[in-house]
Amino acid sequence: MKLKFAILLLVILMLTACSEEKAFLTIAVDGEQKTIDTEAIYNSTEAVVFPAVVRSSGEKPVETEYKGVELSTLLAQNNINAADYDKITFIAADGYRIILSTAELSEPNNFYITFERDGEILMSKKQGGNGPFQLVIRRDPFSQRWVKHVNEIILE
Ligand SMILES: Nc1nc2c(c(=O)[nH]1)N[C@H]1C(S)=C(S)[C@@H](COP(=O)(O)O)O[C@H]1N2
Ligand SMILES: [Mo]
Repeated sequence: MKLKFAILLLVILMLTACSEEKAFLTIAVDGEQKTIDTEAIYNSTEAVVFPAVVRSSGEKPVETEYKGVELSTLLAQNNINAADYDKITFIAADGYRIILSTAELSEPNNFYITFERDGEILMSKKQGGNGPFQLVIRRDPFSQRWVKHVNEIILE
């Protein structure tokens, strides 16, 4: 009986471990979807820290520091030339999406795929966070176009 209980417990533990979502991010170009190595993003030497004011609905603005990789850098690392496409769509785990014109991307130091806020790795939606990745647009002061839980990028 004890053994049966122990096995049951073990099975439950294994299932819980498996259901833990792994951070993922894909970029699709020309109808082909690539999965980005998220460890490479976390460990990127190109990642930068910058200040940002977070305006979350119903709360006072909060001054924070985000860490992320500039979008143009991420695209270049994946051999993608944004200028070859018209628009770029960012899709989040909750269905939220925004579309930018690729012409906007040439603006430097504005678009970042972030993964850390105030030195803490961004948690997923399930864990109560804005991550694992969040598109932060530095010169979008009201942050409507910031995309929490972004996991799919499409250029077309
Ligand atoms: N994935 C996702 N990102 C999102 C949203 C959302 O609903 N889902 N809302 C947007 C809006 S309207 C704002 S103002 C900011 C801040 O949203 P919050 O108030 O829910 O934190 O996130 C933006 N990014
Ligand atoms: Mo909003």
